[in-house]
Amino acid sequence: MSCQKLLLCEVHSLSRRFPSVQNIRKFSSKRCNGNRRFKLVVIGGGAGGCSIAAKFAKTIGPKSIAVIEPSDVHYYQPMWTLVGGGMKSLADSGRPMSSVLPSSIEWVKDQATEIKPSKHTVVVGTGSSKQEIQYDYLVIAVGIQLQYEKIKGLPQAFNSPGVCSNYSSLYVNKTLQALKDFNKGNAVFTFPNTPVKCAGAPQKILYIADQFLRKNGKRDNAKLIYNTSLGVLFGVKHYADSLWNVVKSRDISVNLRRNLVEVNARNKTAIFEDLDNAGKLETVSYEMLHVTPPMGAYDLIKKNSEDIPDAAGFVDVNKGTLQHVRHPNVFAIGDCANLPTAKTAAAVAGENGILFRNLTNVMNGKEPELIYDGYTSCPLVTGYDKCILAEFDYNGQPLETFPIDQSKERRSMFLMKKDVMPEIYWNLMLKGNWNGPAPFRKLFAPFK
Ligand code: FAD
Ligand code: UQ1
Repeated sequence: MSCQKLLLCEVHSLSRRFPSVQNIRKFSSKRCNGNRRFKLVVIGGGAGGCSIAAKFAKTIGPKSIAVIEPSDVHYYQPMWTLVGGGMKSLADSGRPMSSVLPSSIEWVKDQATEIKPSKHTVVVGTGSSKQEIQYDYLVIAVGIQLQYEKIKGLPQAFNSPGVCSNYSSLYVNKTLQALKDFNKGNAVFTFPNTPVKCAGAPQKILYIADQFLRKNGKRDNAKLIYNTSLGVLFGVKHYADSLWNVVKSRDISVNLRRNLVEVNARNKTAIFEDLDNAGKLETVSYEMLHVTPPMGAYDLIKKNSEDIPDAAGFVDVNKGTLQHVRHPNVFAIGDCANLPTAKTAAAVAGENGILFRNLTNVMNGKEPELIYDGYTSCPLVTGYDKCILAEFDYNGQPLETFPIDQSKERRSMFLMKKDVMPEIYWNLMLKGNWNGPAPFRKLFAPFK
């Protein structure tokens, strides 16, 4: 069955398990006659968009809010690492969008195609179905775009066995299959030369693969290679030191400053550029290839929204208040914002309480008051029962929740990642009731 067909089956089975919330008013741009105006418009119904819409639904009322979001399914993407390793299914990670958007808001089930901040307007759809939605206040939460096509030979190579990627619902199921099919040779894992979401995920699957192959008696026939564009294994030394120990003890080869530029599925080779020697290419043969794609700002922000992006194309916000630096009625949250922290759902949790309070202030004619410290977290899963829980701030300083050494591999942190975090996400965060673990950090502080 093709990847697309598999995905359609998943959507149908999800709709049976999680019936839609009936009183969401949903309109496609075709059915919406004339322009519409809302007090708050949110672009994107992912982690950031849902949690912000849920918070404001409780204060300004759901009928004042429109969420623009084209997808039928909302995925809890942090679970895809576990899906790739066979610990959860893709269906476990998704719910119908209608079941996670707050009830009674207006769901504009279409793509935003332009933002006109001088006119307080978002354009949705294209051609004859184009519509304009007006806002008093705007929150941009569109995430970051995957760019597999920037690598020569992709995405076509995903049609061949052994080539997989946990970063997309289309390809994540291929990861477990590649592990099951593996007999002998190189298993190669990549990290691109661009900003990414969850910078730990490219190496989590490396460690899971190592454990999978050991369990199945195939590790002796495998060479595990992690080729990363970065000059470090992980950006925060406190955790990088532990990860180097994991790499050494598991006999994994790490090559820094290597960027995947081409996949040749016919002869099963991957070509990397050496970022420290311009023009130097290296060809690596693979039996299994896990690709973390290049990523970048969406064209909506980068090209089609005058005065919204910074030079790199991400939404240009104040890194403390999350307010746009030139348009005070515009805020951004999550992966699309130019915040200099690691892009994660945990960061979104740290941001959403700040954004909510600051935008509420602005709605009431006051100045933003809360300042985001860059809190982010990356549960670095290192196997089927182990995890290093990295938590840090804008300065790369550890900002740990629990009164234990979190740089150690622990089963408790693995269980938190696998079983507790999804519950927090679906039942608290998307409902506007999770602003990250800061209260627990304060509670545990005396025991540190
Ligand atoms: P998203 O959740 O991606 O939502 C963006 C939404 O905007 C989408 O629904 C999209 O359809 C919509 N959209 C896009 N363009 C438009 C448009 N033009 N108009 C309207 N809507 C649009 N984070 C962690 O905290 N911990 C982890 O362990 C972790 N592991 C991860 C593992 C993997 C494999 C991946 C892929 C991600 C992982 N993350 C993890 C990162 C986390 O999923 C993201 O950082 C988080 O989802 C960002 O939230 P967001 O709202 O900014 O973007
Ligand atoms: C978190 O708050 C969060 O957002 C829901 C995640 O995203 C899935 C995380 O992965 C983590 C680790 C946190 C932080 C939460 C705790 C309890 C440390």
